[in-house]
Amino acid sequence: MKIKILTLFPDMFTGFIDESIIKRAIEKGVVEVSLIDIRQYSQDKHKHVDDTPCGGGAGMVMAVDVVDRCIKANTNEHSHIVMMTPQGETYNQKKALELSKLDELVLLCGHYEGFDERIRSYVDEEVSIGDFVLTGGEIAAMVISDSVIRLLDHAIRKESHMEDSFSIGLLEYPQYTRPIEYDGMRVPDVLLSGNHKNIETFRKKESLRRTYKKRPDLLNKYKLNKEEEKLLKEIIEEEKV
Ligand code: 6GU
Repeated sequence: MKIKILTLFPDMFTGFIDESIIKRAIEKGVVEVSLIDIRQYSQDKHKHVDDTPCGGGAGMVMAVDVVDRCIKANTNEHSHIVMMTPQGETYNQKKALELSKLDELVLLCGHYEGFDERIRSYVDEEVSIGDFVLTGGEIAAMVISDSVIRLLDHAIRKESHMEDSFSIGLLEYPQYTRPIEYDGMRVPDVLLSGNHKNIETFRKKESLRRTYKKRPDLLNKYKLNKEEEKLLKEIIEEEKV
């Protein structure tokens, strides 16, 4: 997969692409990440990329002609162009999975007070990462790239994301590693028992328990099977006391 990030601040991405899993995914050829500096597409001698808002008011607005030239020069009919904006549809794991199937994902990052409204006509969709305002789209583009890249084949072990929180609609079960006892807290005995059937049931039940306690909204959307219904009944009883 190719990810192209159109930004005024390409240096913000150095840590992101130079470390850890993302770095390894790039080295393995799982993904190619290109950073494109929107400012290169400015044609005036001061390399302006923004201007004051028509009608007046505070701040600066990103110019449509500069952004359009940048998009045209770096995309083709196979590109899927996403604009980073707090006005977009709220991002989630389902959208991450959808974007991870693309050949070429283009993330357009804004800065200043916003984009000239006409820029919207050059993008395929608008995405927000939550109900808060960032100074620019760069951090949001990293959030989206990170969550998409880890879903690509060979980026991480497949089983690692099949059990992710959200991908099956429930929060993930609790995990432990050695030491077996720390500061008076013990790893649950069942996880040390070697009984795979019991471990699986424990994990399913704790996954349901967490979702019930922390994100009941997810549980409302989740289709329980017979075993899960029984486990949830037990949890509701246990949590009453
Ligand atoms: Cl995608 N961009 C900006 N600037 N702010 C945001 C956002 C995106 N998502 C939430 N807040």
